[in-house]
Amino acid sequence: MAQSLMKYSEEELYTILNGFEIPKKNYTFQPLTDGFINDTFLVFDDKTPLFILQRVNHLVFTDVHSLMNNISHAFKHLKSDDYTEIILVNTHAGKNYYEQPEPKKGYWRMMTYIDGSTAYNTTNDAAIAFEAGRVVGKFNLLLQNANVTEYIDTIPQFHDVNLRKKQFREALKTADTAKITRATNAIEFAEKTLVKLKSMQIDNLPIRICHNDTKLNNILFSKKTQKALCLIDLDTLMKGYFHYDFGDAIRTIVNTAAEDEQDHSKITFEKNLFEAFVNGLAHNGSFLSAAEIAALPYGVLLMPFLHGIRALTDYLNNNIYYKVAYEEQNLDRCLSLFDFTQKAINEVPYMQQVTVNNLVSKGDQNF
Ligand code: GN1
Ligand code: MG
Repeated sequence: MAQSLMKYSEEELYTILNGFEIPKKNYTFQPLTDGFINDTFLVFDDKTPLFILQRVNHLVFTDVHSLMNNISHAFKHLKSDDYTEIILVNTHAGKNYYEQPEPKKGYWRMMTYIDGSTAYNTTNDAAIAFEAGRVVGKFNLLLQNANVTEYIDTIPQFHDVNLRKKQFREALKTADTAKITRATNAIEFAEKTLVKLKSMQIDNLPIRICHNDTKLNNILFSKKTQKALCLIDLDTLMKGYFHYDFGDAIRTIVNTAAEDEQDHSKITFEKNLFEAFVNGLAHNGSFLSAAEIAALPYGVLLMPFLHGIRALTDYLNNNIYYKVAYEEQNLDRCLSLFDFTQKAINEVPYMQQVTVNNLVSKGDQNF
C-alpha cells in the first residue's frame, strides 16, 4: 500500500483528477493494491467511495487509446436489468482517458465505483461459484453480437500458447543458471504439458469479444444479496474464445488456495464449485455452440498453464513484467499454477461429463 502512495503525491493525484469532468470537491484517495499491472486508487467524497482512478500501465498496454475504445464499445452492449453498468468519466476534452504530460508520462482513466460491492480472491461457497458462472455467461451473451472488427487486439496473441512457448524458450537461453536449476521441475512440466495441450487443441471455434481475464476477483458481487453484479478490469477485452473466459474463472474458483500458494496440498479442484459454476453458466449459456462446449475442459487446462508459463518466463527474465513482492514470487506462482494444471488434467473426463450434461441441450447431445 505505502509503496503506491509513495509513487504518487496527493498533489499529483489531484492534478490528474482535475482533468476529469467531475464536481469540484475535497476528494481523498485510497490505493488498491491487488492488481499486478496497473496502479489503482479509490476516490472518496468524505466517507463515500465514488470513483476508481487508474493509471494504465502503458509498458504492458502500449496502445491505451485502442484499449479505451475497446472498453467503451463494449460498455454499449453491457446493459441489462441483471448486469450493473459501469460508466467511464470523460476528461474536460471529452476523452475517455487523461494523458499526464512528461516527465511522468502516464495514462489515467476514471470510472464509477459500484458502492455496496465486493470481490473475492477465492471462495468455498457454491452460491458464489454459481453466480460467477451466471455473470460470465451474461457478459459473453451481451457481447455475442459485438462487431469483432471494431475491437483492436491490444495485446496480440495474449492467450496464444505458441507465443508463450516461444517467449519461454527465449528466456531459457539468457536466464541465470542458478534460476534454471531452481526451476527444473517447472521447466520439465512446461515442456511436457505443451505437448499435451497441442494434442487436445480444438479448431473451428467462433471468435468472440471476450474479457480474457475472468479470475474471480474481477467479478463484483453485491455485499447485501451476494448476487454477481458485473465484471471489472476490462483491459484485456478483445478477440478470444469462450474457453478462455471459462478456464480463467474456473482456475480461480475450483482452486480454493491463493494463486501463489506454496503448500500444494492446499491446491484443490473442488467438484461442487465446478458444478455450481457450470449450472450458473447454463442460465445464460444458450449462445454456446457444441464445439465451444467441447473445448471447455481444454480451457481449464490452458488458462492456468498459460499463466504459469508466463510467470516462469518472467522469473527467468528477472521479473520484468509482473510486479513482485519478493524475488521468487513468480516461480511460486508458476509452481502453484502448474500444480493446479495437473489437478485439472486429472479431471478432464469428469469435466467433459459435467459440461456436456449441463450445457448441451438434450436434442444436441450426439455431436
Ligand atoms: C495480470 O494485473 P492484473 O491482476 O489485472 C494479468 C492477468 C493475470 C493476472 C494474475 C495484462 O492481471 O492476465 O490473470 O495478472 N494481466 C495482464 O495472474 O498480463
Ligand atoms: Mg487485468
